Amino acid sequence: MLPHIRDVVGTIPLTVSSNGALSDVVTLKKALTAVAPTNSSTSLVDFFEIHYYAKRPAVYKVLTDIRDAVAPSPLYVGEFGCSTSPAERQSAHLPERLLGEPWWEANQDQVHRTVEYAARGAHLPPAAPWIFCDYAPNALPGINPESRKPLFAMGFCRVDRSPKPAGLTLARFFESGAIDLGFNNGFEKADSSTLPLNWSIRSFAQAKFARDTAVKHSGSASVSITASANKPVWSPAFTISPVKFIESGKNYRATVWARGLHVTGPARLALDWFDASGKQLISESPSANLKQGDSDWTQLTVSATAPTNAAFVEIDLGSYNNRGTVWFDDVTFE
Ligand SMILES: [Ca+2]
Repeated sequence: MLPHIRDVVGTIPLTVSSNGALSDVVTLKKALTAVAPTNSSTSLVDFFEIHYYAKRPAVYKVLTDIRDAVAPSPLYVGEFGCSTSPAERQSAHLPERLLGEPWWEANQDQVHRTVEYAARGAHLPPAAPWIFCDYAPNALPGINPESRKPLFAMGFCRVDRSPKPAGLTLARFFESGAIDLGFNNGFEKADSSTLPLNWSIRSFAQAKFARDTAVKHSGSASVSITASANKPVWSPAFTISPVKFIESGKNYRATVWARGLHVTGPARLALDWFDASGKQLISESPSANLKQGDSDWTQLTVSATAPTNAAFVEIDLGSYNNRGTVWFDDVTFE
């Protein structure tokens, strides 16, 4: 059909949309090459276009792999988005039931900044966000909003058209090109619950997690982990993937200020590396442990090289086998 469409549309740009899976794009390119007219200077499509809705923050590796696979054709991210519905399970790490609307909106905002920053890093045009505003409950005839809650909350504005944080981010980005690389580094922004915005919690049942406004290295709050269990498969931790993407073979450095009270077990900062499928690569890259017993604010540092096939990293503020409390504040990643 494509050769016929090409004849009909003339010089109007033509493409075929694909999901964000490299293997599907490669298959599409092979199929297009097989049916392309020989000895013709005209390609069947003028550019490739993907719709990116993956949950894992591996977007930079995905975009650069697909960009290289379709070259010399241009690549556009024609759609990407993230729901703010709590029914959207983003990660097995999260205690979803405890998170309120501000957390989900901050999460959507971070996804938007991560995708736009990655697209720019991959030298692609700006990615196109989907969709302007949430759907009203009766907006999609035949679709029950109760059964499709995430679909109805994909907007970067709410139903009343007021901007969510992602809407403000997009306005700034398209006006000035600015992208905030912050991720609530100082735990100053909180959900309606006692948990910090943006951060996920791993092994939530294996320790007591809190945002603490009585103890802080700077600003008005820190986070704490108290009474953490003997090491489960994944030690209890606050985790986050920074907006800034990583590249295999490059060196990265993270720091955090930590303080302990009656600390009896390991408490440290680590970088956990993952491939594009979400599989963890090598063991974590940890900092030194915070000293046992009581300690004043101490800066922990880890510097490590992203391993082969690394697609994203998690900053891991963790503690295990620790009857006491450790506080963390003011995280950096570069
Ligand atoms: Ca703080």
